Amino acid sequence: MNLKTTFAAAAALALALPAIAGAETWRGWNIHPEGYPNTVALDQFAEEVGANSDLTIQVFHGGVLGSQPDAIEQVRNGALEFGQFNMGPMGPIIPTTNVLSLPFIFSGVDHMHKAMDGDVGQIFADAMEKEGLVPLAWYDSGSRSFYNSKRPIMAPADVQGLKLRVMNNDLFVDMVAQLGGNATPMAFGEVYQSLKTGVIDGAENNYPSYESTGHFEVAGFYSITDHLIIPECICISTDAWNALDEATQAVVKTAARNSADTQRKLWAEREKESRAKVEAAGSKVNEVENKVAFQELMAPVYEGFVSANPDLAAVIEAIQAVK
Ligand code: GTR
Repeated sequence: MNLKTTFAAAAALALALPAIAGAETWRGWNIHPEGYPNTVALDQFAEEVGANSDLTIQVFHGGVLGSQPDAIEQVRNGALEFGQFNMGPMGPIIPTTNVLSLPFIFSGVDHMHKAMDGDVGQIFADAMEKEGLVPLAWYDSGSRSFYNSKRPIMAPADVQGLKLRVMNNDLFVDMVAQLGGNATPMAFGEVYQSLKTGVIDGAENNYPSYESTGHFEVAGFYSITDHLIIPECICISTDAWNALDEATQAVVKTAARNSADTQRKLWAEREKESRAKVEAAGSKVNEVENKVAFQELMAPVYEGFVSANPDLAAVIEAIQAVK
């Protein structure tokens, strides 16, 4: 039995066991492996809550509890108490959050932080709470760029004909189509094998995920397009949240915020380490001189989105107004 199946077996067993009477235990989903900034921050969250309340928190790392879209549903319906989610796959379930998946919606990570930590973040939190999720803190996910096994992408024309994996959201399919590529929504855990066997030519992600998944071994051209800056959350199931007394809610909230501080600090370090690691291993990382050329091609994505969701134009404007 390898480590992954051992984890999976432990996870299956934990889910099958009834909760021990009197002692409350929360189970949480995380897609990332040991040592990843999000994983370290979630372990800190679990420890802090355990030390300051009667609640026990178990986090299942490495995606052993299933794919992200499924896990979002499980937290919404209370089968899991929480998850650490990227907002990308949230859009098909909670349309307001799709605004965060619009290409180039944030001018940079600082802009994203300012918006999400202020009133704009509350707009998304309110929409999510209505749909069974309470986001307690926002994690970083840097910016995402394209990588592939064929060629460096210097201009939109280089995307022509590439088969690219995207997260599960039609907005990303549209985004790639505007660049002339063919997008396939696919679970994160299937991307490595699909790259290796040539089912896809490439994908898009930040440096830490490009590195931690080993995708750099099978798709050696990473081109800095920075086309998506999508925050992530620690999201609690509304039922689990409402079942806590106020004092425990305060402990959990503080621990979530503290874990986000840790995650953001570790994130900034890991981005540099991951870039250095993939370059040392032979990946060719290239700057893209004219990112505006990519941005301009996204106009139809925005137009289609706003005509389908006219009430969300105000949310786009609220983000753009944050300076
Ligand atoms: C990562 C993100 C994961 C997952 C993954 C993906 O950057 O942290 O939650 O969304 O990307 O591409 O599926």
